[in-house]
Amino acid sequence: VIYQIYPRSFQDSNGDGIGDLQGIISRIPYLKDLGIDAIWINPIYESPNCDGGYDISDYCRIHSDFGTMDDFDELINNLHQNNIRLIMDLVMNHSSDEHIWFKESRKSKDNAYRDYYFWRTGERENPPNNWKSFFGGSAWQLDENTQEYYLHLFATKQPDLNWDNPAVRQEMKSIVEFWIKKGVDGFRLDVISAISKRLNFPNTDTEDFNETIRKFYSNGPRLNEYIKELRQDVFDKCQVMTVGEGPGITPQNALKYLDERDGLDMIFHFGHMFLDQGSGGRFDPVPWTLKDFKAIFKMWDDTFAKQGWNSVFLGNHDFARMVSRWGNDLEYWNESSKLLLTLLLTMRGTPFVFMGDEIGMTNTQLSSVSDSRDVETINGWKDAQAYGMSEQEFLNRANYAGRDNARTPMQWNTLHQAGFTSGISWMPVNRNFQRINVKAQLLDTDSVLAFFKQLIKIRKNETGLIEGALQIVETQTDELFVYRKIFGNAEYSIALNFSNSVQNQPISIDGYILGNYPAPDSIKLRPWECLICYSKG
Ligand code: ISL
Ligand code: CA
Repeated sequence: VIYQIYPRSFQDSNGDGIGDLQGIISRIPYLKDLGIDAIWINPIYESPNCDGGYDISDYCRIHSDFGTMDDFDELINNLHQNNIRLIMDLVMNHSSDEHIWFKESRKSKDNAYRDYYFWRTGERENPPNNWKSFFGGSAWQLDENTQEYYLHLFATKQPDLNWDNPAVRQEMKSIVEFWIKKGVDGFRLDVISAISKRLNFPNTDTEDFNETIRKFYSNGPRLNEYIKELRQDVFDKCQVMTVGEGPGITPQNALKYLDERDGLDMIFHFGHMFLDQGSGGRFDPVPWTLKDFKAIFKMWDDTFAKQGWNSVFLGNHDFARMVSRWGNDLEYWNESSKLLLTLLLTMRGTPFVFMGDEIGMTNTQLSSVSDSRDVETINGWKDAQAYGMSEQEFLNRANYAGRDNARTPMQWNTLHQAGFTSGISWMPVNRNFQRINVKAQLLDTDSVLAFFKQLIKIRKNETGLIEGALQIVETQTDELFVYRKIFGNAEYSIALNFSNSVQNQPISIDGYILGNYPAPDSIKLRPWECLICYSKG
């Protein structure tokens, strides 16, 4: 079980309002008590921080907001002493425009670093093609100095690196080696699916942004080759784990990138995460159905039946809070938080739990776009204005789907700033911290947190929950997610009621293991009830 920490919002140790490495160190006892095996931390490298540290200006230094390299060494040692592994987040698709490579690159057309990035001439006033950036506007930025455009799939401060240049690949391999020597146990590879570009830069032929990602930005001609090269030349030197982040990866192409011997260990795929996005992407929300959601889980479980290994997640720093998005964070906040954790921890694959989801943290509410700390939301608003959208309408969308939702500080207790900082947090604490916090849940045996810890224990004892194939049980209504898992001679039935209404009990409650109501009922499944039952096959 991997626990994701967004360091800026986890725990501040020195009162500057920013979470840091010493803060994480001070919370190792909490991590240990959770029973998780590893943590993945979002980028902590030197960065002007235009995109939460995903714009790196020096890959081998720690951002002073987070501490020093000594703090990092202390963190990794302490984690290892406690049997917790550390996964770093590596952003290899692009750097910051403040990285020395880019500063050089933009100086002149014949600079030695020119070819580290993609420079193209536009057609008169127009950029080289019609690609849009993930964060709004064109994916090309004209640079005054040489009158050429550079490619940035994300913010203008995140120029894309040219992996077709062997020198760039060499730089990246040295960086990976640097961190392997530091003792890290694995890497989460940011947008790895986009590192190989289609060098003729064809125009996209669709209005659907996620389709554009799949067909034009991701799955480029040499992606597979670059993954293999990284694996052979560096990852294999120390048996580190890799999980590639991959918008645009589909069940049809995923197996090309995953391989026990020469590929990645896992990838993050986004099928379910894009279900409620319309053709305009994140700020164009559409309703989702459990029917589609289940089909996506089934499709991915089948994909990795013989080869590869699945990763399972329901939220991270890029999406709305799990319970606000898939559950009911009002009347059934407790039940639906537990239900979603049950789903996460009973799937075949490796679950990634986003910090705060173990206590059911919810979405926050921005009251004005100026409260946002996220470049995606701030730029999204610029685009929306161009379409004539009102601020209130945009806010409704951002409050539903924006990334700020996931990035509010961890809610530790009922004290000043929820115990996150003794100063003023870089981002406002969610107003509900008096009700939802770690301290209260540690004292409550019926809490979401207590349930999460139980789930982890159960999963560790029941290999079948980890390894058993997903067999969906058809139900009368599309409001239930019911499945069986059979492994060796163990058999499990899991029933999840994704609705506010009472349903007929779809499974036998003999062999009851865990549920989120005081006791299971053989006739009915109550609102947002979840059950795990065991039956010897
Ligand atoms: O959030 C998404 C869907 O709207 C994803 O497509 C996401 O933007 C994409 O997967 C890339 O995310 C990663 O790289 C970004 C960074 O801003 C994100 O935080 C990171 O997870 C650029 O480095
Ligand atoms: Ca701090």
